[in-house]
Amino acid sequence: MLNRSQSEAAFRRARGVIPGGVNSPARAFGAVGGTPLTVARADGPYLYDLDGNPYLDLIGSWGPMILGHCHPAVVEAVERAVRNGSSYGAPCEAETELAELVVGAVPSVELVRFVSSGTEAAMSAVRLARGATGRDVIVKFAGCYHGHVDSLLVSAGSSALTLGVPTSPGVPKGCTADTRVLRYNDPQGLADLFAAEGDRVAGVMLEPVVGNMGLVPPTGEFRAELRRLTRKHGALLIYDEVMTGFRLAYGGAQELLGDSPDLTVFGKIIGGGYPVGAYGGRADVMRHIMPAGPVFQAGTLSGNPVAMAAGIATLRELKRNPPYERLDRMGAAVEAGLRQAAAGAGVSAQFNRVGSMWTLFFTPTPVTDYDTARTSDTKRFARFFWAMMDRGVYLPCSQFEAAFLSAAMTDAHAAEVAAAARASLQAVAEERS
Ligand code: KE4
Repeated sequence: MLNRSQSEAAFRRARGVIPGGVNSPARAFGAVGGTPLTVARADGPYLYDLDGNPYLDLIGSWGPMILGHCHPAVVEAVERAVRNGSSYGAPCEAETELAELVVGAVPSVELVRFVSSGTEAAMSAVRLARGATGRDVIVKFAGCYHGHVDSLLVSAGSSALTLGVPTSPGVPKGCTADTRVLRYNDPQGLADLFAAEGDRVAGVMLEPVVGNMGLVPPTGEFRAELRRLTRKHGALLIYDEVMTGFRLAYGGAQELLGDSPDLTVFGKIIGGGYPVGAYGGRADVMRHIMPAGPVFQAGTLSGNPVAMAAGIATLRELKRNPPYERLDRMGAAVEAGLRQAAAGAGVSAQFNRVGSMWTLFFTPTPVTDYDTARTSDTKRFARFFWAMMDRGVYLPCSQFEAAFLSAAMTDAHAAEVAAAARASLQAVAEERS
């Protein structure tokens, strides 16, 4: 058992001034128990807690750190930018540079607007869809998470699901009266909804590859129906690529899948670890956004020059030296290792993966949506989580999240994950569930 006494003391201190001691419930360890680590620093593929314990980081800040921590190009770009000022509240060229990189990477994105978080981007995309179509209904899918937007915080995934609060108090019924929640990977449910009220649907928002119920890939039939029905009824297809953008391919999940949505929501990687979100898509739709059009959206720190510099350095590095094939190969090695380890330990589990995003679900049921994800034994996951932590591997602290590999990792790190999992699953199997 590692000594984590300084993290424990730090967490006690944080709880004195911050609700639950964290600034996001996803970090609260609520689903796995115990005390969250307080991180002292990070470097390459590793996090180091206050007690100096090193952990192979499979969270990567929940997705942004695809290059690993403290990548020299990003550090140098931020150091240079911050010496020219932190925030101007006026246009700077870095905003245009990052916008050109995003537009250049994702063919469906003709215009893009930057904000400061994925939540803000998703919220703005919803308002834009409603403003551009003059319609009110937004369709989402149970288990998909789009940030803490009132109108989308219903049957949400991520920490809302993890902590068992998929529909949050404080969200008035009026905020979700025009939100429809369907089952992911259910083309019939989608067809039924459009038959009933297709002419009222402003947009359909989804994670094109889900990370927030744990990793759930889409079926081809589901994606085809999404595109067919939205086009037929004049609704906007909105891909939330906050997690998958620049993660699954340089052009995101839509490049990997060969899809073309009307709007795309971005976050995480495009900020290189700094607060950046974005939404973009068809020019005829984006031109409804103020000041080009009447749909309001604004933000003090939108397009912040330091955050833009980190995003530019990150995307330039991903473009110059695409890590995707190597990340997929390491993902395949982790997958083979964990499947073998689960079978060897006699632990009933499902392993879902796309590229460098994956989840080991503790259930005998194939996981294809929110309901099947929730058949997982979260107590057994919690024991696996801590067994891996004690072996220096930091998994996402929830069964309903995706793990991430980074380009700072090597085949040796993938082998380290598999070895830690073999020992951890053996230990878990020996405990009563
Ligand atoms: P942020 O507001 O946290 O930047 O982005 C919200 C968001 C939107 N869309 C998707 C697909 C997302 O995954 C997220 C945020 N993801 C969670 C982890 N699954 C962030 C972790 C946290 O909330 O602390």
